[in-house]
This record gives sequence, C-alpha cells and structure tokens, in this order.
Amino acid sequence: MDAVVVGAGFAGLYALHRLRGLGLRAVVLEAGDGVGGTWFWNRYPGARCDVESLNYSFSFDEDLQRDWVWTERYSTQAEILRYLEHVADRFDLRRDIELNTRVSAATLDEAAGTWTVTTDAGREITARYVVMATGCLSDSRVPGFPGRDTFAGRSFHTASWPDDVDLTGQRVGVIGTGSTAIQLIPQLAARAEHLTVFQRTPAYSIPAHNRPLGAEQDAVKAEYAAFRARALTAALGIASLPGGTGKLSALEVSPETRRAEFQRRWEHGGIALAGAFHDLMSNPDANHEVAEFVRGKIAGTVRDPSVAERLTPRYPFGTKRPCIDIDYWETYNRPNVELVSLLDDPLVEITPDGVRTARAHHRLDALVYATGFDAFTGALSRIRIAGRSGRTLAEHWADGPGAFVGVGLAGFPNLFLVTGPGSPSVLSNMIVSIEQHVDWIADLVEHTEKHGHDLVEPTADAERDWMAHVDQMAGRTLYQGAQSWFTGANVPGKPLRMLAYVGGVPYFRKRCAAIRDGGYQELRFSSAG
Ligand code: NA7
Repeated sequence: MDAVVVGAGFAGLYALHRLRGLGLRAVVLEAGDGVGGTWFWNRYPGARCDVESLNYSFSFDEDLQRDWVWTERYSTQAEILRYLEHVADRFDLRRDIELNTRVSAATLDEAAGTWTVTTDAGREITARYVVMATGCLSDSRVPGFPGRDTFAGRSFHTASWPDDVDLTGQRVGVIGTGSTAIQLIPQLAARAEHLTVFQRTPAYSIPAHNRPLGAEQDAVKAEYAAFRARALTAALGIASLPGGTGKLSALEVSPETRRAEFQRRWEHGGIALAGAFHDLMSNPDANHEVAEFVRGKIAGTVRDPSVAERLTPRYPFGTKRPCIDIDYWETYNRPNVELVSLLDDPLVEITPDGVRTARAHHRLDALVYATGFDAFTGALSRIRIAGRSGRTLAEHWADGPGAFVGVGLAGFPNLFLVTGPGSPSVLSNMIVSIEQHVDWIADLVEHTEKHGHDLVEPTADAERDWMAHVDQMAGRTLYQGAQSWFTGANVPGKPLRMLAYVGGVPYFRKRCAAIRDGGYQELRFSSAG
C-alpha cells in the first residue's frame, strides 16, 4: 500500500478520504467490528458529545453538512455513530477499511523507505506512510483494585458496555465521577433499585440544557461556511458560544457583573461558562470566582448538605475537564442514590458481592468502572513502533510524550499522529482539530511526493522547540501540575506533562500554516537508504 491508517473514527475516515484524493492506495485497519472509533466503543447509557452537534461534525463537504439532520443540541452516541456510518457509505470508504484488525507493531525499514505494519493475527502490510488515527481517549483503564477479579456479578468498563446487560431493579455500583460517570449516573439511577457512587475526586459539572434542534439548525445551515469560519477564530474551535471568550478579567468587574455573566452562561449551558472571562484558567483568584459560583449551584441543588459538601470540588475549576450534564446534581436527591466519598472512606477491596470500603460493605449485583483512559498516548503505546535504528516510540517518549505540532516525531519518518500530544486536541472541538491535522498531513504528503522525496520527519530541534513552547504556554496556566488525565496523572508511572496545547485553535492553525507556506523548514526530507 501507499498508506496505512490505523483507526476508523472521525480521524481515520477523513484521512482515508484525503489520501485517496491524492491518488494514494490507502487501507484503514480498525480493531472494532464497525467504524466510529470512540463513538463505536462508548455506548453506555447517556453517552453524548459535550460539544454541540452543529459544531461537532465534519465541515469538509458542503453537501454532507447541509444534508445531515441533527436531532438534538448535544448528540447521543447512537446518532454520532449513525452519522459516521453514513460518512463511510457516502464517501464509499468501507471498501478500504478492514475491521476486526488490531495493529500490534509498525517497523521502519530505512533502506527501503517503508513501514511494515503488523496485525494481531500476524499479517504484515508494507506502506510508505502510516497515519496513526488512534484517538486521544481510546485506551480504557481499570485500576488494579484488590479483589477485582473475585466479583461474581457483571462488571465492565464504560467503554466496553455489553449489549446484553440490563441493570433494571439491580443494586449497581459506579466507580468514578468524571464526564462519563456524570452522563451515566442519572440514567442508572432511573433504572437501578439502588445506585452507589464511589467518588474519589468530585467534579465540576455544568448543565447541558439539551433540547431538540429546531429552527436554529436551518439558520446555521443557511450560512454554514460563515459559522465554520467563526469556529476557527475561537480558542476552542467552537462557534456560537455566547460572547465567545470574554475580553475582561474576572477581577476587573464588580461582583454583580461577574455573577450575572456566570449566570448568563450557566443558563446557556455547556462549556460557555469556562470562557466567561479571559483569565479563568490563568489567574488563581479569577478561577476561584468561577469555582465558587459552581459550588454555590451544587449547594443550591443537592438537598442533603452533607452530600452536597462531599460533592463539592475544591481544586481549581477546569483543571480537570469540566463535565456537561443532564440532571447530574439533581440525581443525588433521589432516595435510591448513595454517595460514598473514597477520600473519607477509602476503597479497601472488591469482594464477590460488592465493594468494601473502610467503613462498610456495599452489596452490589453489578459494578461499572467509569475510571477513564490512558489519554493521548495509551493506544499508541500498545503498538510497538520502531523508527530509525530500531529506536522505539517508548524510548523516544521516556522523558515525556510530545510531537512536533502534535503530528510528527523525529526519527519516525512518514509516520504521522492525528491530534497527538502537543496539539490542541481535547482542549478544542476535536473535529476542527482532526480536519486541520489531516489536511496538514495530506499537504505534507503531497509536497513529499511532488518533490520526489522518500521520507519526511521533523528535525529533533524542531520537535524539542515545539514541545518547549507547549510546556511554556502550559506553565502560564493552572493546567500545569493538575491531577488529571490532561497531564497523565491518572496513570501511575506516566511522566507528567500537560499534553494538550493550551495556545488555542487560531494560533495553532496559523503556526501550522506558516510551516507549510514556509516550505517546511522545520522538517527534514531524505532518501531511503
Ligand atoms: P475521567 O475523566 O478520567 O474520570 C475517571 C474517574 O474515575 C474519575 O472520577 C477518577 O477519579 C476515577 N478513578 C480513576 N481511578 C480511580 C481509582 N483508582 N479509585 C477511584 N476512582 C478512580 O474519565 P471519563 O471516562 O469520565 O472521561 C474521559 C473523557 O472522555 C472526558 O473528559 C470527555 O472528554 C470524554 P480521580 O479524578 O482520578 O480522583
């Protein structure tokens, strides 16, 4: 093949489309038995995107964006999966996608200028280019709780929700209170006889105010190009946030004005609150104001003050990804929902019929792990990637993961990451970032082909300088040092580094465009052998 793409989610589907457009013979290898990536796997009750549908969709094809009809402000997993299946059919992608095919290794042959991609089944495919469209949140993790394997009931991670499970009338436990759990908990509470939530760190959550999409969809479609253009000027790559990112400091306005702005955005719903003032993520005092605002909402919603207190986060707002919910705080007012704070009452072990904490044994029929992912690097680390001189990606990343503009790795020519570490990725609308990365990769491949080069990779200096910039920008914010999957702190032993670029979508795009327009000075082109 000319190119192998790993993964058939948003990134892999678009990469196949673009590479084909260059006249390359490309194949997508996908571990699942369907397309959709993240949206194929995460099918727990309540799974939705926390970016609005009209933003969280491909912009590369005018007819596609006009024809597809979204039904709700925030799409369900099922609807996004239907959309991706439609994309696969509409652009005739399936004939070059191999499902049930997990990639285990990718090895560079320097002399030939090719990569050999090996699958779990032992098949080898040789290609000149490899695109790792493996997702930022695709490698799920279940911590090694003592006794985990002794549990006699059903237990599973949210990213591998079984088709045949029915938790109606059961005693159910959930470990975790991140974005996933916050979507899941109200759904489980409505069907379980009893739901026990095991919470380590409380979350900040903002109501989605989800609703059916009415006339606003037609209004956006009437000027979709302008709507998409506005998204590219927004730090998060999202159009239509009321007022965008505020120009003022939270500390330069009166308490009444500040509160009114927070309230306006709270009522709008979703991530708009995080952009109320420009310094919420850089100035601890400004951050304190928005954190206190959300704490007040929790206290005002959860009726039992001791439950409200345990649900109240005390770390800076937004340093763990803020959650967007439907009836999350209200769920704790239900009589069948119990909150166990593992900070006060640590988890001791999992037993055959429940979870034992320091103070009690919680009897359960089913146990759900909403315990998150090895973000950014987990899926890549599972593949043995060996570049020049046999040096592996694990060796390359020994001191901390990174990539030149989140895409390229020195010593790994012709291998590209999509939304890898060092790109805005999860701090942006993923679809905006995926399209930008795939387009940038396609332009680079085209340039490489046109000029008769065999191999292209960033220089070691360019990669180091970019990641120094990523670190420096993160150092100006409250993200640095956060105990979150943003920094790898949720995976024991993972080197700590803020892996998403905090500089925003517009600057990142400008920088990538300048590299291309400047003739790729930061990259090294070479001949095989
Ligand atoms: P997250 O946001 O990583 O949440 C995982 C949750 O699991 C979080 O509350 C963790 O608590 C908890 N957790 C993890 N390990 C443990 C252990 N050992 N003991 C107790 N609790 C634990 O993953 P999600 O799936 O919710 O969301 C991921 C992203 O997907 C989300 O942000 C969206 O972008 C989509 P902790 O905070 O580590 O104390």
